[in-house]
Amino acid sequence: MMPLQILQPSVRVDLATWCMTGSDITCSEKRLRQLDGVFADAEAYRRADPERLVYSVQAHLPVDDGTPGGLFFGTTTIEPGEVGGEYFMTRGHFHASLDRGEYYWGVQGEGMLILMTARREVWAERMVPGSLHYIRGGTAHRVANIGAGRLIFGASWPSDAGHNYDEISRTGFAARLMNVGAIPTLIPE
Ligand code: M6P
Ligand code: ZN
Repeated sequence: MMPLQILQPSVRVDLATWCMTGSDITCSEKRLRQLDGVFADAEAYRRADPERLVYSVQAHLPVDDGTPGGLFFGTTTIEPGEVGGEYFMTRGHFHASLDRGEYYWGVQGEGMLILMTARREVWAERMVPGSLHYIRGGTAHRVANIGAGRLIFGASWPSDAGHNYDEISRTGFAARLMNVGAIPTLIPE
């Protein structure tokens, strides 16, 4: 009988950084100039270096975006920093297919996962190495780096979830995470 094929892994994850190498991996960066309107203090945003890196995302996309039944896997690294007392953070989004959920988990550094329902109820969960966060469908999600070093977190979401950034860019989150005397504080808008 012919032996069946045994393949080497097509993707590897560095378990210290969750950095991926291999096939079907995309990388993107967000610098301050690409985050206009995200931070509350427009004056502080204008004064900051537009080329400053805020976060980068690596994603393993083994199927086309929009494919029903598949999964995507990502690693996000948020640099330490603030704009006008507001921590560096991801843009945040609802899923375009609103009911799709997602897992986030903390890998390195200290963060805060900010969540908001469609009824604009907001809360936050502390993200630390090893923390696991199940984001229910219908819930917008954004992560802020509240530490002095880099924050790295992992994510996995359905390949037909999509990203709806419009809602957040029009109406924002109903609360902002601010550094108030070195204490991360969720302040209603
Ligand atoms: C995670 C996933 C990605 C998302 C990224 C950055 O890795 O949720 O889908 O793109 O975080 O978040 P955002 O796109 O909201 O800036
Ligand atoms: Zn998502």
